[in-house]
Amino acid sequence: MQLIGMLDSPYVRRVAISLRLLGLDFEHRPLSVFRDFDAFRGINPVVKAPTLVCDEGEVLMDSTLILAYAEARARPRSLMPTDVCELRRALRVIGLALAVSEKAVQVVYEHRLRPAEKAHAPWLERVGGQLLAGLSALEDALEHGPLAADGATIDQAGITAAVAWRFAVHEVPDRVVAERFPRLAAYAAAAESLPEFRAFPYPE
Ligand SMILES: N[C@@H](CCC(=O)N[C@@H](CS)C(=O)NCC(=O)O)C(=O)O
Repeated sequence: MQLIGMLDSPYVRRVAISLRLLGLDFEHRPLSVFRDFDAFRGINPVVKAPTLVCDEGEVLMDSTLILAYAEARARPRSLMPTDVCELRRALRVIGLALAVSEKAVQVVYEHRLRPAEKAHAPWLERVGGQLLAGLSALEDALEHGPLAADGATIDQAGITAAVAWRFAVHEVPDRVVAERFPRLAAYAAAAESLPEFRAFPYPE
């Protein structure tokens, strides 16, 4: 399998770390959806990161769908809880973390892709508020129950929350400050120290 996309994408990073934790072999090809657009398009004409090229040649995209495939390949290993209550909690945390990633990406795109004079302040304000709401809800979730942060028990909720935090705090530092989200910041720091996270670091 080949995982296409750069580790500055929270979606690519959650897939890379998950594949490693699931014990699946893959080659990582860090192509940029911007700088390497033509090469990326040659692999996936839709140019979405992450893209997974399966051994059978099928090309998958969207991190959650790629992870559904990875889970099926890795059985009986899994990063998703089987207990229904734990699954519900994990899905809530994953949903929040994906929304945080999406809102942070939208802030980045607004600043980097749109000419400064065309940046739309009301949109940035809306997206920034949604980003903070997602982080607050993640902080609340951690207050009500810890997430596992060791290599043997960390699950998809923990991976996605830690990766989303790293991305948001790095890319939107004026709004995302660790002091406002102490549990999330501490959890992410613990997760980032795991070998599987260090093998696929967020590029500084
Ligand atoms: N829901 C998708 C989001 C993926 C996504 O938006 N990736 C960005 C990179 S962070 C991308 O492909 N951007 C290029 C584009 O959308 O044209 C997932 O979970 O994989």
